[in-house]
Amino acid sequence: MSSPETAVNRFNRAAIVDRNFVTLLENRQESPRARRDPDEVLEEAGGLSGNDLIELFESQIIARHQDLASRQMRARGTGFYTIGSTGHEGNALLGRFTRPTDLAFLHYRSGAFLAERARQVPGQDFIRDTMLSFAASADDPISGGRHKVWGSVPMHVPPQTSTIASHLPKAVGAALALRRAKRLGLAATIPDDGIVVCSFGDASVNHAVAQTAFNAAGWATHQQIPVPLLLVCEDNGIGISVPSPPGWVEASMRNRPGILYFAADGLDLVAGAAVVREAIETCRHRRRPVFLHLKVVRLLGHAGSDPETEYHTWEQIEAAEAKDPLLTTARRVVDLGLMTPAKILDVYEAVRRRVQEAVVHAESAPKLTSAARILEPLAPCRPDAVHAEAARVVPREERLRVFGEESRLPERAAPKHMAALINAGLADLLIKYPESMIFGEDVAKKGGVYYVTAGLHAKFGPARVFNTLLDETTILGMGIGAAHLGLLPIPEIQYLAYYHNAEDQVRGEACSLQFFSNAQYRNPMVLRINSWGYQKGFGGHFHNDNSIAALRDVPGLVIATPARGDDAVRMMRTCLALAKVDGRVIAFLEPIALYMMKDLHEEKDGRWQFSYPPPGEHIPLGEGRVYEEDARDLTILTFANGLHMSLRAARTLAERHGVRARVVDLRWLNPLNETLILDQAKATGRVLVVDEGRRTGGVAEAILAVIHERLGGEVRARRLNSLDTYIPLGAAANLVIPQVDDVVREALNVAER
Ligand SMILES: Cc1ncc(C[n+]2csc(CCOP(=O)(O)OP(=O)(O)O)c2C)c(N)n1
Ligand SMILES: [Mg+2]
Repeated sequence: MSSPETAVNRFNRAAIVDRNFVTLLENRQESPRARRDPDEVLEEAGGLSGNDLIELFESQIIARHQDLASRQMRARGTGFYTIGSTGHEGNALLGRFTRPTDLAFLHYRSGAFLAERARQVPGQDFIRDTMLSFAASADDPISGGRHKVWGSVPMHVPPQTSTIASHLPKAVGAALALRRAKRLGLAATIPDDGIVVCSFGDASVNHAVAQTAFNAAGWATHQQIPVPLLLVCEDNGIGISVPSPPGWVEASMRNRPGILYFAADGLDLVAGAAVVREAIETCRHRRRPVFLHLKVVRLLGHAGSDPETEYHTWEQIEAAEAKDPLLTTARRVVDLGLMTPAKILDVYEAVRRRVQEAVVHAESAPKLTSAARILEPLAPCRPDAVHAEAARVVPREERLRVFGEESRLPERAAPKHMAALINAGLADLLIKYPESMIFGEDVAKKGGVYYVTAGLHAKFGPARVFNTLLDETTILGMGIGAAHLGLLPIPEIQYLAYYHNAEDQVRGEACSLQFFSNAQYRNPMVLRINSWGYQKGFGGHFHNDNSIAALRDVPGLVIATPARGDDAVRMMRTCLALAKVDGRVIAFLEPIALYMMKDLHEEKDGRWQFSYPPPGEHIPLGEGRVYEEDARDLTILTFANGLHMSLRAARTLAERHGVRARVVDLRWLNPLNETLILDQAKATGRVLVVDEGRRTGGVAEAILAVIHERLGGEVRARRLNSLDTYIPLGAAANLVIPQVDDVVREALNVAER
């Protein structure tokens, strides 16, 4: 392969790019200049010394040989990932000029960046680690063989999924959280003048999620809030097969409010160095978002499997290959008198050998061989530690400082409705967790649309309770990014319907992080969402959303939904403990219709108001509550509004029909407590699931499946769901969501009365 005479299949561009490099050097004359002292600073290279340039070159060569190896491994069936960094090796400059402590959320073409960063962090074996990840070996130090991701704890690089642009909102969130963490007095995870680096491709600039991140960064800067965020667009002019319109990235980004624009040559280290350095230093010292537009070229197609000849001519492919940044660095290094062509070839071949040795090692390294091992980091669960954490109470004085005198502690007050109890519960959690913060739309002065967070802004100040801009993707990204800096986010999404337009931040990002980092990174979060229907005809679909399908299938996500205020407080304490101890992400679905509910059976009976549970009391994950436990005729399994309805239905069933129903509030919808479900089903042999979620995608499907699988014909089980429709305004709403009468009717059916 290294000989120019060797005939190379012209479809094998990897071999051709490899050969081009070797040929260039075999034919290159030594520089007529005297040899330069490598310690000398090269004014023309932004202050890099000759030695710096030689090291950067080696990082580029490492990235190149890794890409070449990935394709050989794939051909042998031992490697499973071929998206490469070839042509993007100019990003080595970023690895050089950023600090290894600058948190970096990286594009998938970051081989040279990381090779360069690895040089600055003791104990790294970057080549071995990369080969292990190509081979999906369980020894891959970042993902444990779950995916090829760029990531490393010692290098401060959390792994990214391959969803285009979805890492940008959390990069904004992390940049914003730097100052907040400091204001809250948290131990710094990165130095005070640290920055957050985030890279992505040119086509990705157009993605809604990227646009929203640019907007959020500008929105904060517009208010003089520091946003030390380096946004690096590695512009190779194409996204898979679709060219970016020439000039579009610059036209779109040059004049964004709040964002400073820099354009650098990413094909030539010498030409690009000064601007890259300046962009980074500007970001670091001015604490402003910087958009660094790095011009690169994509070689070897989008990935190994990409038939580039379908959309590029041979001439276009060759023209791109002529711009190979490694050829440019080689010419520079020779012309500057830093290395002879022969020396460069020695280095090139030595790196090839190192990579090949790492390939041999990786190919025989252990793989993931059990489902249990794969799942291990997905939903960590240490119930004893969670229990201890949820039970932990803070010294009384800390509470008195916030609530005032003893008599004003919430547990001393008369029973209250859910909104008031959650409000006090949140205050106690803000006291207990000084690193926690509540944020979302309208949560600050207004106290949320339902006043659940009323007064918290005044009590805890704007560093702990604050409004965000109106964008759910940004809200969730802020939570994820803040958690990376040790904060404990409690974001609020105003209505379940509006979770859906940002759900990828939970599905693709928050819940995937422990999985893809083998539990080395975590972004704990308790996400409060105003949820469910029964708004007495007001609000229509968007304020009565009852679709939880998109939550139920997110791996590892905990779903909690209380039906009464005291439960809400106790459950929320467990949720914070789950986040704190196990790094979990929790969706806490608060039933809007029950926020202000005071009564159960009759007007003014006050039976849906409850006393505030003293700190430390909590409800363990999965624990339900059984009402009317001595009832033997049937079991109603339900939650949230369904509990309130079912208790009323149970009274009618008993009084008018002589049917005694026990009613089970599941409280936790994911994971489901199968033991509870089965025990309660067996207790009566007849089950009605009252699920205000939709017939398709609601939780009843899963409950019936569990009962059917495990108890088969032993139990007669039916379900009552909302219909598969959007919810209309007015009284018509009640035609599509279960009512008390429906519960009674279906219960009688199941009971065969
Ligand atoms: C949200 C999303 N949509 C589609 C894809 C499939 N996809 C992967 S890479 C890519 C093109 C990205 O182009 P660009 O941002 O320019 O990066 P490049 O690969 O050129 O470096 C697409 C469409 C994806 N990963 N994520
Ligand atoms: Mg591109």
